[in-house]
Order: sequence, then structure tokens, then C-alpha cells
Amino acid sequence: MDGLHKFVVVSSRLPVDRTEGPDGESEWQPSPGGLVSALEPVMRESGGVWIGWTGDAGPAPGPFEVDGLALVGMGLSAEQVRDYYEGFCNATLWPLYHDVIAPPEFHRRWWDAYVTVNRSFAQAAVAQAAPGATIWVHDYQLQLVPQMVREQRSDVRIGFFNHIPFPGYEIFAQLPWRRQVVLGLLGADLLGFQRRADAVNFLRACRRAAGLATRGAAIRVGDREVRAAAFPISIDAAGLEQIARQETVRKRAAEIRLALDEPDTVLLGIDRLDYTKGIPVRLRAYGELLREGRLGPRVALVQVASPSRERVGAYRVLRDEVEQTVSRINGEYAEVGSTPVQYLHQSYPREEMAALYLAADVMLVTSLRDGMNLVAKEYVACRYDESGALVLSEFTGAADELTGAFLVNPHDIEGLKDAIVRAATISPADARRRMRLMRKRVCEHDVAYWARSFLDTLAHAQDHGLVAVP
Ligand code: GDG
Repeated sequence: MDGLHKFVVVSSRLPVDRTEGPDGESEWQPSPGGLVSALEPVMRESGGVWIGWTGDAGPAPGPFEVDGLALVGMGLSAEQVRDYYEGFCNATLWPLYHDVIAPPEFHRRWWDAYVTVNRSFAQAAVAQAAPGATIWVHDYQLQLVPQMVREQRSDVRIGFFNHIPFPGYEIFAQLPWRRQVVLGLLGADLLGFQRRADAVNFLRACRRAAGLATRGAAIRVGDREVRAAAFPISIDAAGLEQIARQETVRKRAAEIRLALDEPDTVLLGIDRLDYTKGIPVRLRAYGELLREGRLGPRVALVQVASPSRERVGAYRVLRDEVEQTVSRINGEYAEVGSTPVQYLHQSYPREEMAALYLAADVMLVTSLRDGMNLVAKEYVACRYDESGALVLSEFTGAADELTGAFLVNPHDIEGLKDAIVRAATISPADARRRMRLMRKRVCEHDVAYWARSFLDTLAHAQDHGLVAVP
């Protein structure tokens, strides 16, 4: 069963959102994201197709088009949403791969749903792929797809990219289905990870969980050779800078500072409300700095925590914890007409995000574990005047690249407080030097560079044999 497409992207979610049209009918809007802007040129050039879930329980919408982009909508039943998406993806794999910050749950029924859903995505990929096509599978929700496709189609090239960390073997070994997951991934020709350390962890899992031989970046699987290497993801830096430079966005940034009562320093956090992001520790550090008077009275914190996975238990617990901490700080330090923490449990358009990035003097990224963290790179891309400072957790992929940041261990609250104070009192010359360094990296290594380097390496994967990827 051969399809028509030379390039097939498979990801858990489609790059479009369902919205309500003027007559109450549902319409599809492209959801702006780095991945789609990076892959769109390749998709258009090669007549590609994108396979993914729509985000709603219900039947599959099947093939459709949005702005000339060919899409195939997959359906998940209400039970599959519960067992596959909220269960195995968000309550087993997500915490396990983020160093068990929250305890992962292991349920056989969830695993069965994971296998079934992966099989249906693999079938869709097989059906869409033309002879000799390239199939690019994304992320932890679809780790079995590469092998499931390989079993039916030896003619295609398969790449896989893991957006989240790949944990050390002692942690990965907890997974009752560790061998199946490793073998599922090894159906690919090339496996991409955010950091070198993730690729190294995966190579170790191949040896330990599947008893396979590895040499450098290569894994021997029967008569095939699979390669695992780092391809740090990035953002559409030029596109975002263009938004940040718009007159309306700059005006909005000034309005935000005015609305905050013109503080001397604006600290900013922007995260999905997720326990990996270290929001409570950031709030605690800020609260202590206020108590100790080390930041002065005119320092505001804006914390955007966009709603995420609200039906998963650990996320409800986190929301309560964050909201209690915010209330406590505001209760203690607010004055009539001024509130130290502006907490925004909402989602915003990209223009508003850019205005927030422009309005902030110090960006706080304090993840306990994060595959990359695009927010850090977005902040840097928006700071075209080379001002501003970034406090960045060592436990993000971004820390390997953004060497101009104030790197912190988010578990070390005193160290975190010191870094916030240093970032808030940085001299303009030092800020410029650091920001210039970071901007060079983000502008040169943007998301198009990432996609190109992955796809070029995939195109040559089999020709290179055992040559290690730099
Ligand atoms: C996973 C990995 C890896 C957030 N709130 C709003 C909004 N956002 C956007 C940000 C950013 C994205 O969402 C979040 O990306 P992150 O990288 O920070 O984190 P995850 O969602 O956990 O992503 C991560 C990433 O995959 C890519 O591989 O970096 O490590 O965990 O782009 O700007 N965007 C808008 N409104 C919001 O309210 N428009």
C-alpha cells in the first residue's frame, strides 16, 4: 500500500487548532509553532503530508488541507485519550523521562493503549508514504512507530526526534516495557536528541535493555546500522524578531511596564503550567528576596503559566501549590494598588508574548529538567537591542548553547537568589556582551538550521556507516 507523499511528518498533534467559525461551524487555524514554520518549506517543496491527532476525543477527520498544507487527522476514542494520552504519555513517560520529578505510574492497560495508538499512526504513515519516502516521527508519544513502519516498508527512510530528555539508564530501567521501547525506536535510521547527553543515555539503553552493540554514535541492529546524535532544536528567530520590532508590539511593551507602575526591574517567567518548569522554586526565591529586601521595593515578577494537561492529577496539585504561593507572596508584600507577582493562568497570542519578552529586564527559566526550553531562545531573539539578562537552569538543553546566561542549579535556592540579584543589577555593558553572544547562537542556529541538519544527516544515514556525527 503506497501513498503519494515523498515526505511524511508524524507527530502526536497536528499543527492546526480547531476554532469556531462565524456561523458556529468548526474551522481549522494553523497553530503558529517553530516546528511547522521549519518544516513548511520542505513540506511544500516535496509535497509532504503531516499526520497527527486533532486534540479532541472522537472519530478521525482523515485527510484535509489548511492553507495548502496536506494533513491527516487521527482520531482517539475517549478511552484512548485517558489511557494513551493522559495515562501512558503524560503520567508514565513524561515524569519518567524528566528524571522522575513526579512519580511515574505504570499500568498495563495504559501500555496496551500506547501500542494500539502507535500502530494506528504507523498504519497512517505507511498508507501516505510514496516509495522511497522520508518519514519523520516526533517525540515520546510515538516511540514504537519507527519499528512498526519498518516492518511493513523497507523502502522508506525513517527519522525520529525526541523533544524531551532521554533519561539515564538507572531511571529508564524502571519502565517495564523498556526493551520494547528501545526496539521500537531502533526501527529508525537516525534518532535525534536535544543534547549529546540524551543520545549517550539512549546508546547505553540500547546496550543494557536490548543487549545491542554500539560504536560511537552507531548501533548495530541485525544487518542495519542506526545512528543516535544530538540536534538541538531552535526557533524561527528572524520571524520572532520581526514581530518584536513592530511598532504596536513595542508600544504594548511600554504599556505593560506602565501597567506595572514602572518598576525599576521586571522579572518574567513564561511556562506551560508543568512541574518540570520549576515555577514553585522561582516563586520561593522571589518571595525570599522580597523579605530580605535584596531586590529593592520596585521589582515586579510577571509569571505566565499557560494552562496544560489539566485533567492529569499531578498538574492539579501543582496548580494549587503555585496559586497558594503566589497568594502568600502577594498577601505579604502587596500594597494597595501594587501587587508584586502578576500571575497569569492564560494563553496569549504571539504578539503579546513578544511584548512581554520586550518588557522584561530579566527572564527566569528555572526548569528542574527540560529537553531544550524554547522560551529562553525566544527571549533572546526578541532582545534586538541587546539589553536584558537571562537566568537559566543548568538542567535545560538550552544551557549547553546559551553561554551568556546566568546558569543556575534550581535546587540551590541561595544560588538562584544570587543569580537573580546579579542579573537584575548587571551593568549595561556586561548585559550587551552576554546578550550578543546568545543572539549570535540563536540567530545562526535557528529552527530551519535544525531541520536541515537533521534531514541532511538522515538522507546520508546509511551511506555514512559507522562515522560518528560531530
Ligand atoms: C517541549 C519540551 C522543548 C507558552 N505559553 C504560550 C505560548 N507558549 C509557547 C512558548 C514556547 C512553547 O510554548 C513552549 O516551549 P518550551 O520549549 O518552553 O516547552 P514545552 O512545551 O515543554 O516543549 C521542551 C520543546 O518541546 C521543543 O522541542 O524545548 O524542552 O519540553 O514556544 O512561547 N505561546 C503562545 N501563548 C502562550 O500563552 N502563543
